[in-house]
Amino acid sequence: MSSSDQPSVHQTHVALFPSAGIGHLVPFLRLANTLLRHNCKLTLITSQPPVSSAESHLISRFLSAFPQITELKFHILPLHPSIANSDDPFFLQFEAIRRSVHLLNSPLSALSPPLSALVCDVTLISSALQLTATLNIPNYALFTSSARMFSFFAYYPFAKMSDPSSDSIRVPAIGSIPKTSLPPPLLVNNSIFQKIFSQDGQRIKELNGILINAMDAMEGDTLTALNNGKVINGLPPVVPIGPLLPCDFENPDAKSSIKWLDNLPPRSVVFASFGSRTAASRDQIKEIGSGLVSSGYRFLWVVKDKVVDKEDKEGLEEIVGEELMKKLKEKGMVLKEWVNQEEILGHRAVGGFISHCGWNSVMEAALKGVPVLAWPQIGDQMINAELIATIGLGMWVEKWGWGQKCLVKGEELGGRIKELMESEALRKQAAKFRDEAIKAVEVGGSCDRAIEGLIGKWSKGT
Ligand code: UDP
Ligand code: G50
Repeated sequence: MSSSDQPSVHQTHVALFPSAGIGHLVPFLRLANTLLRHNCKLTLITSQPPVSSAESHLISRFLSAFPQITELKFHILPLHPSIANSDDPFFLQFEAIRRSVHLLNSPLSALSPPLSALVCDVTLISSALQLTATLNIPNYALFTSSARMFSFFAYYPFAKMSDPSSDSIRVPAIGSIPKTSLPPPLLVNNSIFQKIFSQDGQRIKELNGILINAMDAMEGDTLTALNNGKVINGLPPVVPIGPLLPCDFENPDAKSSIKWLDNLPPRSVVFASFGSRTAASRDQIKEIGSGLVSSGYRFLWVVKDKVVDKEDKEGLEEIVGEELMKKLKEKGMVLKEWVNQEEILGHRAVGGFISHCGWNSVMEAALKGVPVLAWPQIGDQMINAELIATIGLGMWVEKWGWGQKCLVKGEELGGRIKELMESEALRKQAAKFRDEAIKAVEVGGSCDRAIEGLIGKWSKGT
């Protein structure tokens, strides 16, 4: 055998184990892209069937773009009918995956070359630890939210949550987080989310490391505090690998929205989109529409009517109403489809982003230097919104509360959009984050160094 025909014995083989929902899948696929550039061999565990069509489409585009990646199709066991419809469909999928992981022992141990490490999603920690103990390989978790949220997650097992006299939780080195800002299902006793969050939080010290889509320019103090034992003692290394870069495979061909933007002046358009898994009420949709019109700015608005895309069947006119739709068309573009968010945020015509503060969206806004009007809807988003306001990547109107629970009037929204689009300070600060993000992802920058450090450890089995 000539040397070029020899199997590359030194190639580090890593299994990636994402969980449910686009917000959890996207960072794994971006990480995969980075690891491939660093010559890793990868196996992607895909839980079947995925909850949303967006996940199925993204996985197949990814696998076509990278045929060298092994897909390990993981057919998860259905949940008992008594709980199968009792909660958010993505939380139910977290739970179903967790209960099925024992099925992975044998296919993972049969992989060749043998695995050097497993990187699991944050919602799978306890179950993945069982797997890696059997396989005798290191276990790293990819945390799919902010370092601020991670600090809360790490401290949560030590927090006295049930103290009714206190309306906030003081996280060492981070500060006080009001209970009203916590993911609402965490406050529901015995909810699936609460159970997973606390079970996994208690076991993070058993991990070999935590990868996080964060960067020093945005959360340097928090990352330092985490790694110096100031949040809790004894954490494994928390490695900032952000910003994870959007990849070509993520989006199909250019869409009409980009052509529309091409003809508009710089920073004249506000982009409104609320991620892949939050639906606004019909009343709120109408208020958003009238707010966008009253702002006086041009807008590109992505409407989402159902939590799971497969159920999103009604047309735009029906949802928004004919009369409002007419007004909207005069000034903006309204879509009810998957858009290429990274291309839109990177377009020179876009000057502001009304966002639910899903963490991937926040990092994309920073990477493109677009100021954010934070409007948290569910989960970790209020903690992220508070961070955005603190570091000046955008503004957060605290009194709006949770998007899913309170109705924000169009007039109010319109005024805040003007404020966002006219703020020189926010524009400058967002541009600073963009510059820092670009530095971090340069060849030999902090991202490359972090990834090389990780691969070095994995190749030694640590
Ligand atoms: N996204 C997109 N097009 C859409 C909706 C979402 O490209 O029409 C991408 C977005 O850029 C981000 C991810 O999907 O990378 C959504 O993740 P995020 O954490 O922002 O929110 P989630 O969907 O989990 O609430
Ligand atoms: C998804 C979601 C709601 C939600 C979160 C989601 C997070 C992220 C952090 O990702 O809060 C997280 C940490 C530990 C855990 C689950 C989620 O067990 O729909 O709040």
